[in-house]
Amino acid sequence: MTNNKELRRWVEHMARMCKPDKVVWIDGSEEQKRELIAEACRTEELIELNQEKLRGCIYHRTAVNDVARTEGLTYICTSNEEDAGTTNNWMAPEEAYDRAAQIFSGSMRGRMMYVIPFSMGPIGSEFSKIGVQITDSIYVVLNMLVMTRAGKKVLEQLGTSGSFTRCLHGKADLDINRRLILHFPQDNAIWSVGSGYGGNALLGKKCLSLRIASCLAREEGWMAEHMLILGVEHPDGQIDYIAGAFPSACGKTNLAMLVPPEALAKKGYKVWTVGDDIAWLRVGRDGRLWALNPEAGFFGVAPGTNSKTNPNAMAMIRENTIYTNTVLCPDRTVWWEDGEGLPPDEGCLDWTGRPWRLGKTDEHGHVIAGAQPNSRFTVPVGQCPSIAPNWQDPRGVPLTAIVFGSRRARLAPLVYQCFNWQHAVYVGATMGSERTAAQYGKQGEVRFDPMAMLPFCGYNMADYFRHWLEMGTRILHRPKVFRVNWFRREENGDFIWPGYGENLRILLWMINRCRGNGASIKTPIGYLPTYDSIDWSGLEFSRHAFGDLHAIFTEDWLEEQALNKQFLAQFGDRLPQELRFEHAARERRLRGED
Ligand code: OXD
Ligand code: MN
Repeated sequence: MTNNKELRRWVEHMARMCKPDKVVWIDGSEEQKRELIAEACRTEELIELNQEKLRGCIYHRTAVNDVARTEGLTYICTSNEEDAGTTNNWMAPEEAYDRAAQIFSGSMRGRMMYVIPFSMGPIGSEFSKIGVQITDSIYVVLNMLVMTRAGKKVLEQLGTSGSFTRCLHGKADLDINRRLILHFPQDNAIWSVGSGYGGNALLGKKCLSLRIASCLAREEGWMAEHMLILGVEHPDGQIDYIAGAFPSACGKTNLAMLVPPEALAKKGYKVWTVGDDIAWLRVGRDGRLWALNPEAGFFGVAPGTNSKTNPNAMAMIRENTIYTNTVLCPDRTVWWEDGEGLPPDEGCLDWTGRPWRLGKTDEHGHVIAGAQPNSRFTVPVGQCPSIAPNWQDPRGVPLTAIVFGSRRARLAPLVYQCFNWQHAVYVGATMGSERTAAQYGKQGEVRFDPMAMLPFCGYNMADYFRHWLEMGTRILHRPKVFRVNWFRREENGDFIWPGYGENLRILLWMINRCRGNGASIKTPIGYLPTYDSIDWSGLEFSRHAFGDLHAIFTEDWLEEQALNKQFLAQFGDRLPQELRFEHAARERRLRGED
């Protein structure tokens, strides 16, 4: 299959450890994919869905203890503990290899070992990175075939001597006590054992494209970020591209696939999707920052997706989609909470495979959800109706703006513009997001999630802040940076801002600001929009409500300052001085001393 000696040696070595019945190389052909689906349906690892209503779609249930990323079992394994930093779990590489090898040993007896050569990014682009994943799960193979460019063509690109990230994955016995997600940045390797869940098992995604890639990016002078990428087309045909970092479950997929409100669509505005989760950023020869989506698929959360929240997603998941942990209806279609319509009264199975009907309760009277809250769809990017025609351009797309967003019931206003790059790095570094939607007045627990990268930065977060600052000095035409919060609530708990398509109005204000237009008010936290600087066509939104969205509660901000200080203190001397400076400067502005 390959003349790459290093790759052959590695696969042989891993096979000696895991002892599969057979090694199968994934070539990326339709024929092999069909055979794998047939085999997995035979063993009930997969269920074929209704081929008339959901052509090419399949269904999978994970083990009940294996439904989300397990951050507590995810480690950065560097020889020096400080290189992993305070925000990561750390394990010494020798211990990590040893512990995992014991679990991997003989774990593929009676199973196949699949070898998947894959490229993150279009094959041959200077952005792209090659990985090879070994796995004993057909479900994982099929997901990787959607989420990455995989197969023979990648081996051709790799050639006889090219280097690649070695990604070893095995389900073993899916025992949470024998589950480890290990990253070895110094060896360009990932070992993941004991989980079949997406984020833990599709090693091209979070493990390679964020944790390992962030390390490579620092060495090589680029950035690997947890960001969506979208394009806003103006009536004159010009397109501005925006990248946005939001923590998981803050609406990145919905924003990336935004449908313009009717009045703006009539004026000629369009939104193009480039990516919904990961962006690799490089400085182009023209001095601008260019962004590429390294993935080839979307791995989206199903619950809450419906034709109001995300019509583009609903249209793209009608075929060639892998559904995981949703409700299975009697006609072999799927359903989830806050999805489309109601499920049939009879014959549904919930995500664990038990008979289920809407409103079913447990012995304590609590309603049982039919779909696991983190149930997913896996779908090729090309099926999205709003996909940008140039999404595979090997150069990426040039960024006009960067957005940091999170979920705050009260503190952060709808939008503000950072004063400059250094201020933006401070704003991103101290971004907090509520774990759950908090009631007004009772602040929900805030978790700091710098640049939405807390679970994904593969090295010391303080060095990551330094890298952001350094990148700023290399970009000649820096994107302007904005902070958004679509989630501010009224006293009664209702959201103030309608969100979804209406968010385009805010993106247009940002673009105006980047072009040197768009009025603003200077405040201690940044530049806020004026009511009249927003295009309100087709939306009745009062000046008063707009004021509520942008009110700055100085007392709350000062409390936040104290929390920020505490959060940043963990980085000690490694914290760039510039961030201390920005912290002090904001404090002074809030106190009216500047
Ligand atoms: C996430 C995801 O958990 O994208 O962030 O799946
Ligand atoms: Mn994500």
